[in-house]
Amino acid sequence: VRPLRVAAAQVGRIDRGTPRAAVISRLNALLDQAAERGVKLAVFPETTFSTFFPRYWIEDQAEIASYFEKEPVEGIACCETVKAFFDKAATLGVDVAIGYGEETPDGTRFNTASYVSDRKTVGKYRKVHLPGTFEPFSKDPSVTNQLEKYYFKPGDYGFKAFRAPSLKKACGGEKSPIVGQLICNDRRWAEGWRVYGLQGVEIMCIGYNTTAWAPQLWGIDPDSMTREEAYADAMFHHKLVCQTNAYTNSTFLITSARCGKDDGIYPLISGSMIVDPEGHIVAENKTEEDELVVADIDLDACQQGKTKTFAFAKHRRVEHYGLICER
Ligand code: CDT
Repeated sequence: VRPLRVAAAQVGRIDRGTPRAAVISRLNALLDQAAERGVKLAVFPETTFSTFFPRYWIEDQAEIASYFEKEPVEGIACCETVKAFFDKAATLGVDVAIGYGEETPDGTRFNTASYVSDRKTVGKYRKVHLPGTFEPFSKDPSVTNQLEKYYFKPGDYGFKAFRAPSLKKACGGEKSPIVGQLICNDRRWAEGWRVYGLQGVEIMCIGYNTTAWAPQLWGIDPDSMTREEAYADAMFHHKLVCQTNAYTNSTFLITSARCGKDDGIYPLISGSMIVDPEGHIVAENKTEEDELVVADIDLDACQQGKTKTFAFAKHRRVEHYGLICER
């Protein structure tokens, strides 16, 4: 048995004008709850420190810049306000995986997630699959855009699994867990999951912002569905890809939503959950607010799939898979 108590740290409504410090104090409250409940790893959403800004066509360059972390602090690029979050996580002894906008010293901007333990970056991932468009559907702020291709460059790290030695003691002292990170839209692509699966991943960490109403993005007639039906469909697809890919790669998944109705207008789905390697949901959110979803997992449960149904070395037929890597 390799036991571990983990959490999906769901974050509710954040408006365009919500100050960074207000967000951080909410995240710190989630960290306090995690520590009180004995959680060793808490996974936070995509671009956690602000509203999901790629929904907007923004002309003010200073506003765009405000959504990105720049100053290198403790191995992770972040401002002083954000640094307080990593300091708190270190003091409480909680590892965190968290998404944020990253600006490198040469000015390149990525949609990034870092796994940070005791103020050190143990694993870093830059989102590969950037959904949406370069051009806005409309500059009218009532229309939900998805401008990730405009605001970010595609990730350049690939899908690199890493070990988390900080969790070794908690899970029995024998082996450090193997961890992987994806961000939001990546969870819909089997390719990234499989690259992690091939590295023996045991815990996938995935934060997301999934809009519950974006007819232009989906290519549907807005009158063909009610908003309630659209929300239910977005939730169905979220759970479908999460449960399927956790199962086919024999890994636990901790996935956290930025959810709620930002600015009272733009809905994002919830659906934060912890999925086991057989694809079952073992814990899930109950609200659309800030919420800690906690589960006790046993990393040894990955072995059933990894040694039988999805024993890759025994059963894969790579001679037939070449098309996957062609353009
Ligand atoms: N943030 C992000 O990647 N959102 C996308 C929206 C696409 S809707 C099919 C997502 O995949 O959830």
